[in-house]
Amino acid sequence: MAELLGEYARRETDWREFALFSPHHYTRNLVERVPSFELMILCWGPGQESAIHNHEGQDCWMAVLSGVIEEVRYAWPSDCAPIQQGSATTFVQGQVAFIRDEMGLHLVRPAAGSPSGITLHLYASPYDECNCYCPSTGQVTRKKLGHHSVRGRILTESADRFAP
Ligand code: CSS
Ligand code: FE2
Repeated sequence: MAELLGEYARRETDWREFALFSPHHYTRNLVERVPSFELMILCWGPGQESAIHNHEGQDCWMAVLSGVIEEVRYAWPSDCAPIQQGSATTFVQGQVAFIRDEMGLHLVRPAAGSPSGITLHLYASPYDECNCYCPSTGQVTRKKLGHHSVRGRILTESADRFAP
């Protein structure tokens, strides 16, 4: 799967119609969703980053389409303890990151020096909520995941539930 997504990210440009940014937060733009997977284009503007989050027991592939993206990994927190930061890795166009819960938590953002970025995400299977973790206490917040657009059409603001 990583090979396929990487090849797509290096060669193709037909994702551009789905790459819709918001000035307020990173966006999750739905391309396809079936019971076995969800495919999205995520747009990361300047200063926009995800919370530290889990992946609900699913597989998550992230291929960089544009810009340079940083993934910061974290160990699973112990009760009421600060979260321990692990590795930080940068990914350029055509590179693919993979995470599932056994590998820990992460946050994603444009790398320093890259004002923005666009990534292709494949989740197997889809999920509608995830856990977000406070870095200083490890406290968990349950967040609903929404879409900024569906197949290139921007949703109303209320439907654009952004998280994590
Ligand atoms: N899991 C985040 C993006 S980082 S993999 C999300 O779906 O919004
Ligand atoms: Fe993630």
